[in-house]
Amino acid sequence: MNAPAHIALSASPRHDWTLEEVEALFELPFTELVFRAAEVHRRWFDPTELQLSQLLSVKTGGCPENCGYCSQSQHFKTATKASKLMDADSVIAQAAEAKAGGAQRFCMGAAWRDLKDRDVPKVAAMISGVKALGLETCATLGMLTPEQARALKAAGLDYYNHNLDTGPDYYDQVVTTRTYQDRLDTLAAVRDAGMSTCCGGIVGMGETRRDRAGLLHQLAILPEHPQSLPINDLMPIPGTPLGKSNPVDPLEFVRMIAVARLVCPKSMVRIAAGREHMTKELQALCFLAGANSIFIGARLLTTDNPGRNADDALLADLKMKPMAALA
Ligand code: SAM
Ligand code: DTB
Ligand code: SF4
Repeated sequence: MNAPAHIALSASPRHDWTLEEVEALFELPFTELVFRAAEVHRRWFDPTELQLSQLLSVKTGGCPENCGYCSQSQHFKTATKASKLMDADSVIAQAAEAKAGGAQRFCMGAAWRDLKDRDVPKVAAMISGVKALGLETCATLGMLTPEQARALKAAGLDYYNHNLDTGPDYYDQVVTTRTYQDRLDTLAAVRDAGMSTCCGGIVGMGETRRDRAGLLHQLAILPEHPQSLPINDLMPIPGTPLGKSNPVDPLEFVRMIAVARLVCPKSMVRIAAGREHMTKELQALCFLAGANSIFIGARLLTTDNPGRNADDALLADLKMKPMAALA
């Protein structure tokens, strides 16, 4: 399968990608794919700059959903202990530490199927407190109604993370307690409330390349491309159905990043979960292929992340720097 030269070289972002076009990009020779992605990356971004986000699990475990990769689902016996929603002051204190450690955006995650109206005031207090520190705010709290999305926006929420996780044909192999359409509906509520979306997925769950193309195709045909596009490399969690998945080939991960950059050229493409088991060479290849965002800090939600010393060294080695002006 050959990708005609015009694919990916149009001047502005396209929303009319076909699945076949996205698959054809995956099939390009590796060096050609990475070169094209690097070229597009430079049109929209300074390729030496990285956007730095930090996560905090504000409500851990006990989740009624059955996402087959997740340590926090109550359907599986994992080592993660459930805890109640944190109080706003503790969250804000952690956000201040994250800021001092170099974070530009603070993302609050809760192991919920959907946001309950009774929790909106508590979450709103966290958001406004974090925003007041001068950080960008992000939250990932499960499904939202349009009214809830508007309430979070009013509290000062900049981004809402809600992932499609995988391509539509593989989705039912991973989660059955909520549909692909449910996820698309939440993303629409977020956009309609005037917030930016953070939306991506996971590789390494036993999916095919066509499924990976299927995920990126879905993102590419959204009415607005997600402003942030996280690509997670599965953190295998013992006790979950996907805990023994075969790791994805590192070069396939780079291809995923490169195709994401080509089909959503203006998005911040993030190497999200999985850097803990990536070499610095692999991360450097990802940055060459268009990744320009990472999670910093020693923890993601319930799993480990490289942490400050390793990331300071990585940025210094690569002569990369935190992104200058954030929108
Ligand atoms: N409960 C909310 C939801 O799922 O909508 C928000 C938190 S959930 C943990 C956020 C995302 O993290 C998931 O959609 C998934 O893409 C990613 N994720 C969760 N566990 C992961 C794992 N073990 N490895 C890689 N990514 C993971
Ligand atoms: C995203 O795409 N990845 C983050 C964030 N959005 C919420 C979560 C990664 C979680 C990795 C597994 C864990 O730490 O539990
Ligand atoms: Fe629950 Fe989110 Fe984990 Fe799914 S990914 S089980 S919704 S915490």
